[in-house]
Amino acid sequence: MAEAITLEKYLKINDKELAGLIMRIGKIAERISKELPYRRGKANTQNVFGETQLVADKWADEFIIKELRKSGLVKTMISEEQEDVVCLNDKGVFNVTLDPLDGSSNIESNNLVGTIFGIYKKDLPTKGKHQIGAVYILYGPVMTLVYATKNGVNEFLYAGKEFVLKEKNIKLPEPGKLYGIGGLRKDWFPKFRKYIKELEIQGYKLRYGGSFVGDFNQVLHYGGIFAYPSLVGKPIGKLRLFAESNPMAFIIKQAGGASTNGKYSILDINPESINQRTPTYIGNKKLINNLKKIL
Ligand code: AHM
Ligand code: MG
Repeated sequence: MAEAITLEKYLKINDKELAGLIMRIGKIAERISKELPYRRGKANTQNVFGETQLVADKWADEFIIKELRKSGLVKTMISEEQEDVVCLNDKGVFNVTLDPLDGSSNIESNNLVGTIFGIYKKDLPTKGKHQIGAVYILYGPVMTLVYATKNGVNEFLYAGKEFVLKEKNIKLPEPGKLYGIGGLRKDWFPKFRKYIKELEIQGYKLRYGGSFVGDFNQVLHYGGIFAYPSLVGKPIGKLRLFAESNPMAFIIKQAGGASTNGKYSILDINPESINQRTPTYIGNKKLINNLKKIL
């Protein structure tokens, strides 16, 4: 059997510039997955979005900030759990966005959760198209780390003591098979409801788990569309531009797919606030182009 390619080795050959940061992120993920059984229940606090924080949300946020500060690699950070831009190290070369525990309401039911990073050299806030990389970790039956740069999208799985390459240069399968949509169906706008109905008639299967990382990961592997759409009474949807939508929009683009906020690519949204939300539609290019025409 061929020797497994470790994350460290792969980065050194293919994405040297980000090697130090992504290796750190891998170590952070290892620790988070070990702590999840013990960091349970609600914290008596709310985040800037008015959501009740869980012990795990707060712990992961503080832990990641501490570790990235120690690394000396990161200048500033925007986190879903922080109100303002956090300054980490003046000498840092990267600026990072963070969703420390995405889908954390799944913790109670032991469903999928993840961590999302967007990586920039430009100062934040800026457009998502200026990302130089993005990473997510999926704490699933097996922990996986997916990272993308302009060189492609690569997936690693945690095997015992380190991340090893599972698949390199991932491209979205054509045609896609799945769809997963957040929010209540009764609140979807009629045009969007009709679009989804047509996908169902074409044989697209519903896969929705309530964790962006988990649901996105399904689309990356089987093709299709994920959306947290504009809703009646909540036109900006739910997902956070910096912490959630931009990194995934970057990854899907490198995998040959596309994203939109209903009008144009998520990566082209001009940010007005670091905590802004955006309707998010992500998936195979053809599906996103058709959707844009309909919306
Ligand atoms: P979180 O980061 O606070 O967990 O919120 C984001 C999550 C996404 O992972 C997921 O797509 C969405 O919220 C699910 O929301 P809903 O429960 O409304 O379907
Ligand atoms: Mg989230």
